[in-house]
Formats: sequence, structure tokens, C-alpha cells
Amino acid sequence: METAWWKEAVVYQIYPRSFMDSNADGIGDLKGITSRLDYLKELGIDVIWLSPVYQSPNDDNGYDISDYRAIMQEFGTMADFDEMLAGIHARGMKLVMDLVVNHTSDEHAWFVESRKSRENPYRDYYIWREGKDGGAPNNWGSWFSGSAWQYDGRTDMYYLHLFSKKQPDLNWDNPKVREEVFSMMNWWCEKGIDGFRMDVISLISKKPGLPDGDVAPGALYGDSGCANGPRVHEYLQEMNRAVLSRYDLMTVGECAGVTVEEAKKYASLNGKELNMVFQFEHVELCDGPLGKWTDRRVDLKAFKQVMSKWQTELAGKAWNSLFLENHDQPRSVSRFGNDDPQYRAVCAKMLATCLHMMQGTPYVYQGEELGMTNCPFRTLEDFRDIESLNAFQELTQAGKAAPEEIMGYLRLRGRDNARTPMQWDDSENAGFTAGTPWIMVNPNYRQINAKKELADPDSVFHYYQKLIALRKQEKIMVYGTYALLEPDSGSLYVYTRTLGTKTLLVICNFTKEEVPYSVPEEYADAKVLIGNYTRSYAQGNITLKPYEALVLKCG
Ligand code: TEU
Ligand code: CA
Repeated sequence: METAWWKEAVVYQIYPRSFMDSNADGIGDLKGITSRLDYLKELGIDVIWLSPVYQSPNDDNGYDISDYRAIMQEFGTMADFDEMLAGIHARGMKLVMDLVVNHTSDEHAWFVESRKSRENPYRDYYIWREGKDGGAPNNWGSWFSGSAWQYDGRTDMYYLHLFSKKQPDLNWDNPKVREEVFSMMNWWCEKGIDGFRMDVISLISKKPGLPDGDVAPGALYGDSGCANGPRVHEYLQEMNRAVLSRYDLMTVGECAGVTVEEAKKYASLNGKELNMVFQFEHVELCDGPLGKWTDRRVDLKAFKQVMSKWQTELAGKAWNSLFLENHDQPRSVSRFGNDDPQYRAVCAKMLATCLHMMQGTPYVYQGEELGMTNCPFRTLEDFRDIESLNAFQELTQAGKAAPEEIMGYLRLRGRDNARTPMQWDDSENAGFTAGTPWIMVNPNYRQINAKKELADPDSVFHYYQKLIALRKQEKIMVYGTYALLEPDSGSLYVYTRTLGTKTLLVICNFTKEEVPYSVPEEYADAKVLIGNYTRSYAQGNITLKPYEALVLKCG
């Protein structure tokens, strides 16, 4: 298989609002990030993916951009950005920027113009339609509740917003829009950034005629069906020619609704579009009648089946990205494992092992390397995220469930779980800010924080450090072929990786019970490569401890 630096890299995602505050206003910022670069270097990561830092009115924490070439005032200045970038490069790391171009903010100059009149030169930068039967042009729902259409009285028309009404969708069918986006991307590349993570890039091409979508049983709106639209690959190939192919970049498309077949096009190894995609099947597995708002737990067999499908199907054709967490997902140790203090650390290490031993580029979300957990939010006032707040309103008003029940779902699945401040130490506000944090700090910061973990050789942090370092030594972790063993076990996730004469056997116990396992004969002489319990060898019939992870290496 062809080697590439972005296949061998480990990426660390920073959510700037919650990472480190340098000026006591309670909001993380660029100088804060710069002050913590040594920490990231110590962890051993290669690439930082930075969630948006552009000028934004923050309806959706920076995913609503009003100026792509300016830094959000709360985060600092362009000089702070340049200093941060230089600091990243000086430490041999790279920077991937978030590219949010399915939509802009309604405060972006293009939209301010666009809504002025039907004849405005910027009108066609966005998607405007006449109403139908006194209502919205079609039945599409927004990701953030309500209709995907907003009426604008000035011109008596509606504009499309797949997300909040302050995030109008750009019209990618307009060549001028594509030119503007590509020239903005080139501008950032000239500054020396190293890649892009492309927000909901799978949604940019809308179906001609914008037809009504299917309404799922019990749903209030139709599905927009915008994922993998008719011209998305044409547009990405155009972007590749105009921008991506001109620099040595890492690119990852956030592809809501992507299938394996589609991923092979987005992330084909022929390099015509992107390097890799984020798929969401494994994090949507337990969704229920109210979508993500559920208390169902992931079934291990289903999880193994989905992960294995992506491992096997993309092999030799496209490249996977590996993640269990990001700023939109609850904390993985709470969700896929067990955040009870008795098991939390060992379980976080097990999940890390299970993910990092797979083929693909691993992503670590800030705090995941500490085993940070979901947050015990008390009331609705503790939540900040527009998705959670809107869902609560919509679901209670529609009588879909009792308010307390919905609160329970928000606590389990709400995006704010990942957005509480990074836990640096056991001082007030976890060392994140000397002011009042914009969102509550998880009260467990005195037990779970970076300072404590840096001082403890057995911590989750040091385990991640070891896993990341191993990836640099063991090419088999990057390029080895994946195969699932024990598909029917509801307790163990067992798989192998093979490269030439070498093999790895990865055994993960997803339960708090002791589980017996017989190590296959071929591994009689195997060495323990890494594990989360002390075990110097493993042969024949063994008993896995609660949440034990064990990797054996042959050859
Ligand atoms: O997320 C897109 C997306 O698909 C999410 O809405 C995801 O399905 C949901 O959060 C799961 O609960 C991207 C960004 O990552 C997210 O932060 C933004 O809010 C969104 O796009 C709009 O830009
Ligand atoms: Ca600040």
C-alpha cells in the first residue's frame, strides 16, 4: 500500500472555546492554545484540527461564519493566529483548519447583500424560493429543529438553512460561490496551514427541484435528502484541482449520511477528492424514535459489525478516519464504556486500544486522552448548545415526551458533554480560566485533570502517549490488514492486523465481568505489545479482567 504522512499521523481536535482561556473572560482563545502546545507535543500527536476560529456571531459556536478571513474577536487576532501556527510548526506539528462552507452566518456580507432584493448580485449565492400554499417551499426539517426554511419579509421569499436560521445554505450550483470558496481556501493555504476538515461537505449539492422528503414515523418534518447530492463529487474534484492538489495537505470530509460506496468516491486513494471522511454509522447505531435523543446503549455486536464493515470495505480503496468522540458527541467512556470511578480509567484505555489498533487515521478529541466523562448537567439553564436547547423546546411542545425524560436524553447525548472546559488541574475552574467559564466545568475535575495524569505513569494520558508512540514504531498499526474474530461474542471485540509475516491480535473486553478467552495457537510465542493491566504474557486459556485490552504481536 502506498504510504502517506496523513495515514501515519494522529490528529488531536481542539474546540477552542473550551480549551484554554488566557485573559480571564471565561472563553478559550488562541493565546491559550499557544500556551498549551508543549502539552500536545508531549502527548505525541502530529496534527491539530482546530474547530472554527473565524469571525462569527456564535449562534453555533463558530460554525456560523461571518468573515472567513478574520479571527473571532473573542479568540484573539490574526497576529495571535500566526504566532500559534508558528508555534505548532516549530514543534514539528501541523494545523488543519475547519472549513465550514455548506453555509455561512446570516451576518456574512454575502448574505447581508443577498437578502436585500431579488435582483441583488449576491441573491444567487444562497437558496431562495417562493413559499407554497402559504407555507415553506417544501417539508424539509432543520438539523436544529423546525423547518429548514426561513421566511424573509423584505423580498417575500424563503431561504434554506439545513442548520440554524442564522446559517443560510450557500448555493454551490453557482460557479461564483465555488470560486469565492476556493480563493479563500488558497488564501489560508498561502498562510501555511496544512489541511482542512470540511464541515458537512456531503450536503453541499442539493437535489434539483428541492423535492419533499420522506417523513419518518413520528417525525415532524421530511428528510432533506441532501447527503451525497448529484454534483458533490464534481464540486470536490473541482476544489481538488483549484486548491487541494496545489499543496501538501491533509483533508477530511465530515460526511453526514455517507455510505461505504460513497466514501470510496470521496476518499478514493486515487487522490481526486479528499484523503478521508468521517462516517457516523457507529455513533448513530442506537438512535431511536426521537433520533439521537434516546437512552439506548450501543450493542457491541452491532458496533463490531459496523466498524468491521468500514475496515474491510475501504481497504485498498479509500482511507478511514477513526474516532469515538468529537465536539458533537458525548464522551466515549460514558457512552461506550463505564465512567464509574472504579472502571473509568481502565475503560478509557480499552476504548483507545480498540480504536487506535484499527486501520485509519486516529482522532483524539480534547480531554479524551484524560478519560474525561459526560457532565452531570442539572437544568436546562446549564446547557448552551443550540441543538439541545431547540430540541427541548420542539419535543416538549410537540408532546413527544415529558420534559424530565427529554432532560435525561440531553444529559446522555447532548453535545455540551464534550464542550465543558478542558480539565488542566485541580485549581478553581480546572485551571481553564481565571474568570467565569462560559459553560459549567465538570465537577469531577479534582479527580480527573491533566496535571494529575502527567504525574502518574499509569494514567490514561500516559497510555495514549504510549499508543501514539507505538504507531510510529509499528507500521502494522497503520498499514496492516484488518480481520474480525469472534463476531458473535457480545462481550469481547477481537480482531487481527496482518502485514507481511507480522500479525497483531487485539482483544478488548467491553464488560465489567471477567471473560474467558482462548488465545489461538499461532500466538503461542507472541509478545504483549500493550495492555491496560500488567500481563507479561498470554497463552492458551486466559481470563480477561473487567474492560481489559490486550494486544499480542507475532513475528
Ligand atoms: O455537524 C454536522 C452534523 O451532522 C451534526 O449536526 C451532527 O449530526 C450532530 O451534531 C450530531 O448530534 C457539523 C459540525 O460538526 C457541528 O458542530 C455544526 O453544528 C454543524 O455541522 C453545522 O455547521
Ligand atoms: Ca479568553
